[in-house]
Amino acid sequence: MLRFFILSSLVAAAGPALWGQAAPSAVDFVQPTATVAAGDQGGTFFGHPPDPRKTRRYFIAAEPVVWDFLPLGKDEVCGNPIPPMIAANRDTLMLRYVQYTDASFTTRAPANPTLGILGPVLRGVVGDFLAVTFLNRTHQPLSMHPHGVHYDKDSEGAYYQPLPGRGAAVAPGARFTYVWQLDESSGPLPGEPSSKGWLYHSHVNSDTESNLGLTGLIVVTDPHRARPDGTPADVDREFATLFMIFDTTAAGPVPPSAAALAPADAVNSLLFANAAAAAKAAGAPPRGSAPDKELTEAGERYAINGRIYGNLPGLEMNEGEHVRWYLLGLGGEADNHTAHWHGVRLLEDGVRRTDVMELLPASMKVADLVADNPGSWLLHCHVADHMNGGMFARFVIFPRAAVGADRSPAHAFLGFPAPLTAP
Ligand SMILES: [Cu+2]
Repeated sequence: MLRFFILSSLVAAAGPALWGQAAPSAVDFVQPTATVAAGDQGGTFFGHPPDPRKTRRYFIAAEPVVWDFLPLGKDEVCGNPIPPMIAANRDTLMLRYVQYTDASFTTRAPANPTLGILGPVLRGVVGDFLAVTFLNRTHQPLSMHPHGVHYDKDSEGAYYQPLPGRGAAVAPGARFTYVWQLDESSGPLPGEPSSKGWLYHSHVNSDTESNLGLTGLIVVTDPHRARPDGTPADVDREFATLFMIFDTTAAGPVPPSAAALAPADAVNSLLFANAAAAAKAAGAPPRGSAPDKELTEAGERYAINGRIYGNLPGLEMNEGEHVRWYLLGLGGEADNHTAHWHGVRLLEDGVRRTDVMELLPASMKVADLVADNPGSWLLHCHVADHMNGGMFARFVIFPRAAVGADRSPAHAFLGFPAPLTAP
C-alpha cells in the first residue's frame, strides 16, 4: 500500500510538463512492425508453420515491475555498509519477461527465484522448434531477439533498416509469435558440455531495454545426452547468472501525452518519468561532465541477476551433485567481469579447469562443477570496483547427510516445462 502511494505520488509529481520537454529519442525512429490492429502475424518459419510434433510453445509477456536490487536491505555476506544512494533508491521501475501457461496470458508459470530479473528459461533439444508468443504489456515497442538459434527475418526480433522483420518491434498491446529452430548449429559439439546457453533480449533499443531488465536464457541440449524432458542427462542441477552493471537511469520513450495513460498504467508510465527523464527536463549536464558522472554512478547497480550485495537467493545444491552453471554477461565497456567461485573448481566449456570465468558483454559460457566441498561459499566478480559495488552472491553446498530444509529440493532444472505440442 505504501509502495503504491509512493508510486502514485511520483507519477503525479512528474506531471505533464515532463512529457512535453523530452528530447526526441532513437525510439522515435521506430515504426512498430507488429500492431494490435494487424493481430499476430507470426507463427511461421520461412513461410510455413513448424511441425507441431517438434514444437515447444511458450507464452511470454513484457511487463513493468517494481524491482528491488536489495530485498534483504543489507549485506549479510560481506557486511558492507550499503551506500546511501542505493539504500535510498531500492525500488526501481523496470521491465521484465514473464511466462504464462497459455495464450490467454492469465496464469503465470512458476518463476525461479534464483533467476532474479532474468526472464523465463526457454529450452529444447536439437531438432525442436520454439514457438514463442510475445505479448507487449508496456508502453513502448519491444521485441525478443534470440542468440544462437536459427530464424527467418520475421523472427529475428531486432529493429534496424532496411526492411525490419515483422517481429522487429511489437507495439504496446500487440503480440507476435516468434519461431526459432534449434538446429544442429545451435547445439553443442560432441566435445562441448551436453547443453548450451544462449541469451535472448529485447532489440528495438537494445542497450536501454537490457538495462530495463529485458533479458533471458535459452538452453539447447544435445538429444543424445538428454532426458526425455530435454534436460541434460549428465547433470543434476542448473543455475544461470548474468553479470551486468544495470544503469537504472535508462530512459524509455516518452508517451505522446500524459492524458493517454490510464490510471491503471501508473506504474508503467512512471518508467518514462524516471531519474534520467527528470534530469533531461530540468536541463541535464553534458555527458562526461562531473555531474553527469555522479548521476550515472548514483544509478549503477553492480548486479548478479539484478541483485546486489549478496541478495540473490537460492544458489543451493547438495553434496555430490553435478551442477551446470550458465554464465552470461551484458552491458557496456565497464562490463568486463571475472566470475570467481570459492571452494570449488569448474570445467569451463568442457576444456579448461578453472575457478574464474571471464565475461564480456554478450558472453555465454557453460561451467560444470561437482559439489564436493560442503559449506557456504562466495561467488563474486573479481574486478575490485565491481566487488566493492556489490557484485557478489552466496552459494551453499549442503552436506550429504543433510535432511529437510537443509537439503536442496530435487526439482533442479531451469525453466517451466513446455512439452511438445503434439504427441
Ligand atoms: Cu565485474
